Amino acid sequence: MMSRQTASSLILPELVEVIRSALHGVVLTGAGISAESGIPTFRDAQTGLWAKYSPEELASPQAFRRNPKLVWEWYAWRRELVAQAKPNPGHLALAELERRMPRFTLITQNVDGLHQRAGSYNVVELHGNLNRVKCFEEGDIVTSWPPGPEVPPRCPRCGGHLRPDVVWFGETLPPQALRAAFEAAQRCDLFFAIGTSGLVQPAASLPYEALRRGMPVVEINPDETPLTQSATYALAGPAGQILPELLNRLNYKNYKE
Ligand code: BV8
Repeated sequence: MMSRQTASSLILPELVEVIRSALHGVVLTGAGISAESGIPTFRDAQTGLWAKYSPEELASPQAFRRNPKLVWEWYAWRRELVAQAKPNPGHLALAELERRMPRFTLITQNVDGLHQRAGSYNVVELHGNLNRVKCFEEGDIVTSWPPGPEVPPRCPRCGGHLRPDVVWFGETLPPQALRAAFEAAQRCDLFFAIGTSGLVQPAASLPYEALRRGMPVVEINPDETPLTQSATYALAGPAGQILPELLNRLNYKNYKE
């Protein structure tokens, strides 16, 4: 557990001023923002039943075609994990930041919906959301299907397999979300990269859209990433402690976790 002092010592007065004067803040989050809610990140070794698989082996259309039951059950397990989880102080601090900044866009690679549960409104879900289900054949969202023993369940319209409404490796991102994300990164005057290893494209290119326009990029991550050397500010610690401390330093009067 990082001490408050340590979190605070990471935050330079100059950075507080940069954030306070920003007109359009953009945040890109990855699995790390949900780590303190107990949701394993992609870099964490998979646990238990899933220990023998890597996410890349399960999160693809090929994997689903090969073994739809296995992939469906992996997502059912993650959906249960997410349902039990709560937004952590990092999610809550970002929801407060959205209320405080003149303009604010939250772009997430996560599919757990925890930002929305924390109160964030303007959320761009680059990789979909595992709480939504769609037909593998038609691509349309399915909100209900007749109960039955078959796993995965079948589309009530066409009988195809149902799948989670997430973007798998090798699949293109939702065009509207992708466009919104790049437009925000190209218009912002402050960019945060929080809890992402910066390995997955095209999300990993977003911070560089701000950097190449000379805009400040703030990375919050306990570990080094390919972005760390280029970031304007690199705060090496957990988001669930650094973000609330950042909000306190901005002394938005009535901010409470
Ligand atoms: C695409 C949804 C066009 C599913 C995800 C070669 C062949 C084929 C494709 C490619 C290729 N080369 C590149 C590609 C493109 C590929 C890609 O990038 N591959 C990588 C692996 C090289 N991308 C795609 O396929 C994308 N589509 O490009 O379409 C195309 C099509 C075909 C061919 C070429 C191009 C689609 C990518 C989306 C995949 N879906 N998720 C699901 O969740 O099940 S990606 C998934 O992994 C996550 O969504 C996330 O984006 C990614 C993991 O990244 P992170 O979020 O960063 O998580 P990670 O665990 O890695 O890191 C966590 C970080 O948090 C760490 O740094 C850690 O230190 C930090 N941390 C830990 N605790 C904390 C913390 N930080 C702060 N606080 C803490 N407490």
